[in-house]
Amino acid sequence: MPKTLVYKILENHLVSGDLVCGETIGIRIDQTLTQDATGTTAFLLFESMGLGRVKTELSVSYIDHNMSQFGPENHNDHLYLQTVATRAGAWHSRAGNGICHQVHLERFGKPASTLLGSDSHTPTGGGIGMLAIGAGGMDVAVAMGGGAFYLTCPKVIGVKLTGKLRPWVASKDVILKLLSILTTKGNVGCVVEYFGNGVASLSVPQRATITNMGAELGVTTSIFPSDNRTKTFLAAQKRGDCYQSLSADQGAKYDRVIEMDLSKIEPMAACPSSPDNIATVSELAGTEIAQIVVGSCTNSSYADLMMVAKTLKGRHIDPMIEFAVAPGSRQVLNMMAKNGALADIIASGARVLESGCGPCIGQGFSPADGVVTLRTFNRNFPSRTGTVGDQTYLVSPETAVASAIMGHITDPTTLKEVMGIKYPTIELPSSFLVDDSMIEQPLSAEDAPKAKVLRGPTIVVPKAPTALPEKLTGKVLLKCGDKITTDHIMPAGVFLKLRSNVPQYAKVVFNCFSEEGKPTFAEQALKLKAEGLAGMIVAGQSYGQGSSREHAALCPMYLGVRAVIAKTIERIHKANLINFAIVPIEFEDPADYDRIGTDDDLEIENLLQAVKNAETVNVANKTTGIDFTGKLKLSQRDRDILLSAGLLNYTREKNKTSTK
Ligand code: MIC
Ligand code: SF4
Repeated sequence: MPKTLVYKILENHLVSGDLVCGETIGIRIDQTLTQDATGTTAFLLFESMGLGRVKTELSVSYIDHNMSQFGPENHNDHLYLQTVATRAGAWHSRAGNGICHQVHLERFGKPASTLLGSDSHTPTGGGIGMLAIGAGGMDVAVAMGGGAFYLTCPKVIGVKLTGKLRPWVASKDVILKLLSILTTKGNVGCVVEYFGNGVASLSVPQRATITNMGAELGVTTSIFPSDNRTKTFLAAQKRGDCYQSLSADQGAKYDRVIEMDLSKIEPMAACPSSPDNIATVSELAGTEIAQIVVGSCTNSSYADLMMVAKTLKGRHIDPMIEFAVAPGSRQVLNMMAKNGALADIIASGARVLESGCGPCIGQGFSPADGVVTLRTFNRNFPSRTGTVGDQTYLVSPETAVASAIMGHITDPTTLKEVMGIKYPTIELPSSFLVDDSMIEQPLSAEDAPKAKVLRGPTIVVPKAPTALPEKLTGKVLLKCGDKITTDHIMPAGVFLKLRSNVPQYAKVVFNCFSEEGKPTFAEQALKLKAEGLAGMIVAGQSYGQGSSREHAALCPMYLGVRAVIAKTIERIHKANLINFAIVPIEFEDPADYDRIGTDDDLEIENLLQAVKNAETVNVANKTTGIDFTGKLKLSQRDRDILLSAGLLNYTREKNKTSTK
């Protein structure tokens, strides 16, 4: 039977289960990546699990998120990660070397391999034909230790690309268009696979923009074939030996096919405050703006920034706009410094930020109150910029630079007509500047024991969850609506530096819902915990959208949350809840959501037994007297993890039995 590209890679990596859509399967992981905001926990858990040395083909620890260094926390994390990672046998990319996804694509990605990363934008690697999946840090720690990664054998959505993008239209517009079709909800358990003769017109970095922002669809990953464009890119990175051609078989069947003619796509934007709130840029043209940033793992490649530099050459940014550029990697920055493009950017009045996540995760460059900010990023969740009530539009670098020159939102396809500016076609260089001197090599097994791991006082080992009770008695701490993101649950911005210190970070769980003069979520939860009662969260559709941050489960667990009852729960977050022994429950009848309120007392009589072997649980609402049924959509492994009180205990127990 003709196979899709996804199923070919899955088949080659299958270690448990059958390749039947909807079944749980385990796959071998060839490569892992961690970044600093999730990596400290991942490595602390890796150490706690007693997993020894890294057993993958390649594992890389990156520093890219927490680099503002107000206070000692960030640098403590950097030193811990550098010493712990290299000692464990992983590579370590130092602060300033670039954003994990961009650097991984440039220096490590390998077609037909599997990559598991503790960051939801790990699917960026799909641009080079990898099966690259985002997961919680604990799942990545297990994979670093040689364990399989478990996932639902996916449905494959085929996106057939034809034609070629017009000048000033970018691959960002392709993914924004797809988000307008598929939205951010309802795609759990799917993978997006691109095919068709339009694929060849896109370079690897253009493809990577699409697979990167595919994360916003809520799919497991997105992938492009590996072809001549991939070969050329790898050769230019002096890694031609990693190339392998890979495509779907002729006549491969997709669960759904979406056709997109690239030549018909027009510049698009995601309006405040969701990546699927899509409009065309022409509809928004003329909107006043105060700030623009080009950067993030979605759009800060060499080609993106060269296009910006060439368009800005000899021109000036509108004086009412703050314009910043954050290069995706040191390679990009260095090449532009050498070829003079950086000077053109500086001369235009732009601010040059360092290579890292920066404003994308609220590390500086927050916009003023009430103004519009245009960003080439992938997420515009409320307050993610660090400004409450922010108005963030997500656009392509082409739209960003056109708007910077014109002083308001501008459809870049009109630039030629209005300003006589021609589209600067950018060819990828035949050879990128390769300098891996900021990537530390793993220590050998012989040298590792002699090396010291540096643990600053702000790095606190997270506590493992306690066992689930036979009967769960508790209270609804919070009832929230649809599309609650992990940014709502666990804010980043100024709190990001607390990632290595759960007791401190837990204080701001759900702080976006705090009301002045009232106890915070954390205070209420800890009070309930002290009374011996469990905290519960009730939510609508698509709970836990967005990032892979396991703190969105770890911190609520620390506060005593034991169950999340929602209409639907997103893939990575559901796995994180299970890993931290919080039971994910879905309403059998979504209308029951309306019959439950904050502060209601809930009881699940036989929780433990149900987790062992039942498909549903009866939830008794002691406040209203109305019982309802909750679904337990769990694999056998999920059940075992919950019964072991989380993945840390589960892995320790497994290690004990395997070494007996
Ligand atoms: C994000 O883009 O939201 C992040 C910050 O990169 C997260 C990871 C994190 O919260 O540390 C992600 O995408 O998983
Ligand atoms: Fe960093 Fe933003 Fe990419 Fe997340 S989405 S990895 S914060 S650049």
